[in-house]
Formats: sequence, C-alpha cells, structure tokens
Amino acid sequence: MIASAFKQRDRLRIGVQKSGRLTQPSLDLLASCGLKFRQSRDKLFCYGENMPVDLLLVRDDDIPGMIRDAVCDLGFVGRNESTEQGLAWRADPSGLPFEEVKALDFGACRLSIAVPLEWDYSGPQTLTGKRIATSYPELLKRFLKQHAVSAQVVELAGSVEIAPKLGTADCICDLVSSGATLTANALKEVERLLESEAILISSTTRFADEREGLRELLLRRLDGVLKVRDAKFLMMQAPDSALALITSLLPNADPATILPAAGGFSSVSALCHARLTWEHLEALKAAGARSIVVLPIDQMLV
Ligand code: PRT
Ligand code: ZN
Repeated sequence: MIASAFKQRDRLRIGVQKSGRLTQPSLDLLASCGLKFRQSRDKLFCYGENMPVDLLLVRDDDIPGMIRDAVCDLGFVGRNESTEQGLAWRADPSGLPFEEVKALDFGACRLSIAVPLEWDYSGPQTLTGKRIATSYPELLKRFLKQHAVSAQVVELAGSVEIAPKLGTADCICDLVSSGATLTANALKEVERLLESEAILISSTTRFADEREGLRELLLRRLDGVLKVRDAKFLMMQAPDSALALITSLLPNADPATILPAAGGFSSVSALCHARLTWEHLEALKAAGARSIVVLPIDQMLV
C-alpha cells in the first residue's frame, strides 16, 4: 500500500505547519526559493502554480508520520519533533524512515529539564524518584537512561509548565526559548537535552520518479537562499597598525579589500559568510576599527 502510493505521484508534496510558529517562516523560505502556490478554500492544501510541488498544511506533530506513511515527501518541523518521533520510529520501525536534510536557521529553542526554583539541584541524580511532565517522552527517557536515573515520565499534550503547580508532576521537560515562561512559573532550567531549530526532513528513500529531481532542485535552492541570508557585506576604517588582527576577526570572510585612507587608517571591506553578531562588531571596535557598517546582501553570483 505504501509502496504503491510512493510510486504513483509525480508532484512533490511538502508538509508545512498549518498555524503556528513555523508556518510563516516556512512559507517565506519556499517563496524565496521561487515557488508560488494557490491555497485551497479549506486552507489545507496549496497547489504549486509554477512547479510540481504542493503543500499540505497540517499540525507539526503529524508531519513525520505523514512522511512515514508516504503522504508527504518532505516536511518543515522542529528538530525537537523530528528527533522525538525518530526515537519512537526506532522502537516501532513501521513505514518509511525519514532524516534531517537541512537546518533552516529559524525556530530556535531547546528542550530542557526545569525544576522549582527552591530545589537544590545537584545533577541528574536529583531527579531520582521524581515525576517529570513532558510532551517529549522518548527524548526524556533517553536522557534518564544515559544518566541511569529512575524517574516517572508523565506524558502531557500541552501546558506542561503548570504541571508542578497543579501537583501532577514535580518538575518538567519542555521547550524553552527566552525562558520567560519558566520564570513566570517559578521554575529554573537545569539540564539541556536538545538544541533545536526548524529543519527540513525528508524520506530517506530515493524516488523512482520526477520527485527525486524536484527534491534535489529544492535543496539546491534552499542552500542558495540560506547562504545569502547569512552573508553580510562589512565595511570599516581600520588603523594600519591593526590590519592583520582586524581581518582575522572577520567571521568566515572572503579575502578583504584594503584601500589606503588618510591618517594611518585604511578602508577595509569584506564579504562575510557567517552571521555577524554584536560581539563580532564589538571585537572589531576594540581592535581599533571605526565607522563599521554592515550591509545585507540581496543576491549573489559567485
Ligand atoms: O498546532 P500545532 O501542533 O501545529 O502547534 P504547536 O503548538 O505544537 O506548535 P508551536 O507553533 O507552538 O511550535 C512549533 C515549533 O516551534 C516547536 O515544535 C519548536 O520546534 C518551535 N519553537 C520555538 C517553540 C518555541 N520556540 C517555544 N518557545 N515551540 C514552543 N515554544 C513554547 C514552549 O513549549 C513553552 O510553552 O513556548 C514556551 C516557552 O517560551 P519562552 O520564550 O517563554 O521560553
Ligand atoms: Zn504541535
């Protein structure tokens, strides 16, 4: 049944979260790859107008399962969801396997264990005998096993952070991004189990039809889009005495263009392929650079 469904389609189908944190960034990324869609009235299906690539808009939790069942070929999900369901798949390997094929650089968060503020936490053994609420039982069980801790996993579908207040658990294992939700619930983060971001997952099986070429094309375009997104053009004035230090501080940069300027300074410009942070700019300033300007790149042909 799966094998025949797998053979039949000549259009690539991608699972995208219907409504949530990943929805708009995923659609924006596909648009940057040049894909245009027409949405169905019930808003569950987007028909690819300029390429044979369609979208199914569903709950993010359902996307790995849809790949396993050959309903979708690719999907945008959090690494948290993909890893959790990948562990479940290993325990019950039915359907098609899937894998992470690209990290997408949005939706960053981490899966962490958090305990009440008043706890004197001294390591994983502190969790012995405790009830831990989570929506990620497989990841939590893996962590407990790795640390040989015996604790009770309380599986909850949502509102995990209020479980200790309600008395249904002693502590939690949940996603954290800013940490504000933990603070609001008088909890502190004590263990990080997984660093997550949005990723593209794909069935590991090679397609015997047009979808193989379409998947490759999409991955290539995504590569290009993500490269340009991180790249920045950096310009500054640097003291001649510190040129070697300053050019060494440029993150993943092409060779810098250096032109002599007045007063012992040179104009330095370079294309940086890594994300520039305030720390990078502050380090350049501390090394003597001034008038530092960061410019976004719209398109690049190298
Ligand atoms: O309906 P559906 O199942 O599709 O939606 P959902 O509720 O499962 O998904 P959604 O949109 O909340 O999250 C989708 C994905 O976004 C997750 O699987 C993560 O990969 C990613 N993501 C990034 C997050 C967060 N950041 C995040 N902060 N998902 C959830 N949260 C929640 C967290 O669970 C906690 O309740 O935000 C709260 C913590 O946030 P801070 O900023 O207070 O720490
Ligand atoms: Zn979900």
